[in-house]
Amino acid sequence: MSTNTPPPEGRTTPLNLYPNKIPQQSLKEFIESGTSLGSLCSQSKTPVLITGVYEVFPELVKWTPEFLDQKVGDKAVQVISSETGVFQEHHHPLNMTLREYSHEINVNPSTAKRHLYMGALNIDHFFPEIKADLQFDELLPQEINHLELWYGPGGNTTGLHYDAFSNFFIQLYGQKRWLLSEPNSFLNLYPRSALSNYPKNTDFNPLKPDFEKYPKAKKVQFYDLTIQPDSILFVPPYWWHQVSSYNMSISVSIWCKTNLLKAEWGALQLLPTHIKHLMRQIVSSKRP
Ligand SMILES: O=C(O)CCC(=O)C(=O)O
Repeated sequence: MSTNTPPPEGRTTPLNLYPNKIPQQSLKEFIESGTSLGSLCSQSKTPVLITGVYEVFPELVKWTPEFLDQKVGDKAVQVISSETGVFQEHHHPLNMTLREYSHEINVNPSTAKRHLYMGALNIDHFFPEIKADLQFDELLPQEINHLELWYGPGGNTTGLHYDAFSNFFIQLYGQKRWLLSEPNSFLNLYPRSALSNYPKNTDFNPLKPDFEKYPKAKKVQFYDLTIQPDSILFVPPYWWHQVSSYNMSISVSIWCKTNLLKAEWGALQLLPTHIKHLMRQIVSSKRP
């Protein structure tokens, strides 16, 4: 793990960092101590960096762009595009095959016409045939919600947001920089409206902070860590995070369901979204 490395998109103002580092433990130690990884989902309120994953699952080293091209290159995928390289929204995806996408992102970024990202693709839906190659999910209990694949070039950034589930984020290829801030930063991070399509996002960018527009964000502290293949970052629900790829990168998120009614601002903010969702379910169940 390294900290304070320059981000892909350059930094204008030093980040306000937490004084401590994220706790870290090797996967082997976890297994030997008899601690269930699933218990992290319900119990851990802070992120944990799980290291030494290849020691337990040496076959995970095979996850490369070539492996994806060979195994699922012909599959249809959905890709999002951005003018800036910062990705905030997942609507209007482009359709192409994984091989076409791989080809386009391997073009020299300085001549590329657009920034593309195959982010958060549901593995069960798009590539059920690679699920068995993941192995790590065998250590997790049934309450796993779903698995998502992230495959993209260096320079891509997923904008600052939080999620309502716990996330085991497995880094399989390349390096990514994670900036994380605790759920209580909610009041200082200017989340979008609870009624918007993306209530979990903010337009504040900690790597290019506009403190005139977002003055309260000056108070927010971040963890700043670079994750390498061979490690898994456990992220509890409602933790804010922004993720930037240093280079070509493959990662998988394994989401665990958590209690949605946690006493967090993020949970309160999502109530309108859950109500909308519930209403849609009721309406569709009543349709003949
Ligand atoms: O890897 C990325 O670009 C974003 C990951 C992320 O935001 C997540 O897993 O919640």
